Amino acid sequence: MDAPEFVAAFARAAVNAGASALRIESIAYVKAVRAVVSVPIIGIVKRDLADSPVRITPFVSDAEGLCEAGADIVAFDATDRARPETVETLVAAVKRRGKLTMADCASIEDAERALGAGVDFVGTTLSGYVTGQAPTDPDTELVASLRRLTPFVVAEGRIRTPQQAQQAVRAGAYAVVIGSAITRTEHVTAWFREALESAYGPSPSQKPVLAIDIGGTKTMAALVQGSEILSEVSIATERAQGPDAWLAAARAAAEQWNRAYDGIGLAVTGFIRDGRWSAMNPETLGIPEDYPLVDRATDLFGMHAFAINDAQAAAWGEYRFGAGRGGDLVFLTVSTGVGGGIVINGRPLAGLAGHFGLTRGVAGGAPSLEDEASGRWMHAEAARRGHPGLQAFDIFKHARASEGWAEGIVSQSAGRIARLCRDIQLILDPQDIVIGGGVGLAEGYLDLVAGMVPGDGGLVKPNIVRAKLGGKAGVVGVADLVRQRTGHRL
Ligand code: ADP
Ligand code: BMX
Repeated sequence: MDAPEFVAAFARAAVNAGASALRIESIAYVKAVRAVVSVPIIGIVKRDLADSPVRITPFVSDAEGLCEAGADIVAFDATDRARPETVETLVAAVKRRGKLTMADCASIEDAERALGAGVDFVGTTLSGYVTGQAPTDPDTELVASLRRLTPFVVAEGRIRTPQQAQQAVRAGAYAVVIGSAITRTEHVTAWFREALESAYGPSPSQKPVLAIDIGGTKTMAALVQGSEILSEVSIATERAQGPDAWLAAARAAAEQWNRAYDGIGLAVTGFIRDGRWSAMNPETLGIPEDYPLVDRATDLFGMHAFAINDAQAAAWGEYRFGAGRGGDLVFLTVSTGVGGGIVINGRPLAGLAGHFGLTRGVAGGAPSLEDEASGRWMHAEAARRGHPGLQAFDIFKHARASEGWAEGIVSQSAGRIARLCRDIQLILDPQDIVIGGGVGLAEGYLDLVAGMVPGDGGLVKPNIVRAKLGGKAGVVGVADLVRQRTGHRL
């Protein structure tokens, strides 16, 4: 905020709200403020001198400059300390220019001397700053003491609340100066942060989170701290075995970490509501309807678990620590199925939101998008074209070897995802569309997608980028969500 336009804006805001005078630091800022307000200005110049502890308007030349810039009152340090110029010379210089003076005091003795030298106002500004550690409360007693010397007492210093300002008036203040509480956003924020931190209690533990990503093809378990993966294991999702076995396998994989975590996050393919898990598309993974995932995982691991859809978790991971740039973000995973997640206005959407693979497009009737673009579709389509038993990974190899049938499959999938990107842009206009998943991250796929987005005369131009966290976006994202919930912030 240390720039003339900010200081002038603060000044105008304060005057609009009823401030009857302003205290402004530096000749340049007094000039800038004088140009936009007509209320009285107390001007000061702050300097850090090598040979004197006096900081507030130590020199006559400063006092003169303030008068010329438009100050009505010039304030200066009036403490009894080594100083380059006397209070008397400062008072004389200001009075010669027809302006008033204010003595910033730390004690009643300072005020007595300053009044003897002819100052017009005495302030409590320097109380607490001359020796030792400054207190946090205002010095209302000094206000009362100074009031016995003169009616023209300005209460200033550490007045943070309207109640403290009222106390100053009751103690006899002629005027009250509020500084940091109005103009120093960084201080006000810190006061609130400290108060909130103590209200929240001890900050959430920094221990790692055990994050488990269960997809239609593979399951990844990872020990995640912040955005960092300390250790990870990938195993196949034994599709035929069912959720109890998938969880047991994840637990066995996590055994090696010896419970060096204190939170559990599950990012899973399929639909999550109230901690219960169902398949949207049982072809991607045959989850029985309404499986009590959170309860079962909590029992199995002996620790409260949190669950969210895999792609929704990955969207959050990319938003927080990956390709996200702070704007709205859509994440797409082209993997066994086609999943998605949306972060709007800094919030991850849950429930059904982002299930792009299940959308059917305006024509309706046709199969879902993932039934014509996913890794599972590639596998089935290769078989249909006479190449059975191949996974997407192999099909990409054949495509790179310029085999027409394989190139056709890859580019059909990419073309459909490109059209989806266009539709997403038209529906949500996100800053970025981030693509991940085994197929999405396969070499060359993203370039194909980006090159196939329909043109629309250049108006609809999605920014399609690769997932920076690669296949780890889901575990990183869900671990962060677990932490945020622990900290009561979601
Ligand atoms: P999940 O669906 O379990 O989250 P993945 O993101 O790895 O797991 O997606 C699995 C799909 O991605 C499968 O169809 C698999 O064949 C395909 N796939 C995995 N790795 C590659 C690769 N390097 N190149 C092309 N396809 C891949
Ligand atoms: C499916 C759907 C989504 C999931 C997406 C990607 C199921 C079981 N899954 O559209 O919930 O996000 O696949 O999942 O209905 P993946 O297994 O391909 O990573």
